[in-house]
Amino acid sequence: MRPTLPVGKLGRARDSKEDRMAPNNDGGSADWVRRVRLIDSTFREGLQCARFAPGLDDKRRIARRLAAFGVYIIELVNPVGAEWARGDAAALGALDLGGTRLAAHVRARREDVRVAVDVGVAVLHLFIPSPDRLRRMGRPCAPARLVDAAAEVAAFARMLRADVEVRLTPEDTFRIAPDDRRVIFERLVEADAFDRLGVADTVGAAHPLDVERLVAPLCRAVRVPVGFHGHDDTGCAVANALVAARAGATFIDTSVLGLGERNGITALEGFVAGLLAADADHCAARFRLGLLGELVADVARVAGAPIPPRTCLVGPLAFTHKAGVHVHAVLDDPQCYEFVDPALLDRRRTLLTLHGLTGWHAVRARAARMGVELDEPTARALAGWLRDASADGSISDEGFARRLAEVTRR
Ligand code: HCA
Ligand code: CU
Repeated sequence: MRPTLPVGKLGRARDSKEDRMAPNNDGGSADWVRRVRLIDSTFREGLQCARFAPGLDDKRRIARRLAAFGVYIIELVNPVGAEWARGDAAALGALDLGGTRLAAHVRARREDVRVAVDVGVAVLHLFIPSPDRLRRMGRPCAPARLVDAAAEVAAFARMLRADVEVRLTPEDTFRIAPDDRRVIFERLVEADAFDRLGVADTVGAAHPLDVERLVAPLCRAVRVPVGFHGHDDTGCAVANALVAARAGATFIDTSVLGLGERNGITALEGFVAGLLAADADHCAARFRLGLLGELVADVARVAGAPIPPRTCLVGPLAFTHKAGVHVHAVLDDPQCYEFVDPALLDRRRTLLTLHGLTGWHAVRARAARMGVELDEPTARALAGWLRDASADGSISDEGFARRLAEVTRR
């Protein structure tokens, strides 16, 4: 069932910076790319990854990189939880992160909000539990009551600090019973207490079409910006975030390498790849793309493993071409097999030539780089030898150089 919202009960657009610059559903082709703002949750959702436990110095360094790259908000864990979490919020709050702000992910409770505001965090990401879950736990609560309680907490936050910005996300949004979900969103609109609304695919099982079906009408029905948070349990987190963004969502939760609970969430670098595919010029102007590789490498290092080879944009294989036909085409016209110029990311493409799928153009280009001009028959013969000789693996650089010297000596 679609969560339809009654038209006419629209939330008042709050007078925050995002509202003015980021209206929902502006409809244009790649306008959605301009609207989107990145929320990085590497220090909140990312910390829920079993393998990631950065120290404060790591966090300071990575926060600077995230800000320099151009993320809009860095989300932190609930400061109420531990002394280190309060220390982190204060220490990161003391950094000069330019326009990048810090948010705290907190329960919709007064004590959480008070501590977050006390440590200086002015953006609060509140969540409410799913009514289905409360029912299963034997603690049922009317969906409208959950929203009202959260609205009271938002009002309390504004009393503590007038310029606080509050997002509210119903946890596990996609699996909430449709009737309950409708009540929740209608009440959220009526309450008019939040600067943004979030939807969360908590178990990472939403189909991209379901994301479209939920997010598009929601964005049309509310005037405050909508956010999307999606897990990757079916491998759709980046796709779902892109669908949400195109359907009208403004704020997209990501983490570097997608680090997070279980399989993690939308990977920052994957989502940025999707933005680049839609509007490379805009992305090049808006993000410092050349810093992405170092950012991801830093987080990978702290997580104790190199960047996975196939990682979008910054993985070692992202611009590596192998098959003869591909290498030939790319030598001539890289756009044939690349949607983005690696130079934008301060990277270079790699053309693999010493393997069983090599073509003669690649062999000739490789020989030319070594200062040897080959005619077509010789290059073809050498490529044939190479394909056969590498049946059990690759030929070494030296092996190729030796053979090249032999054939050109004849
Ligand atoms: C959690 C669950 C959460 C919350 C998302 C949100 C999810 O770890 O608390 O508040 O936007 O996936 O639902 O990460
Ligand atoms: Cu999550």
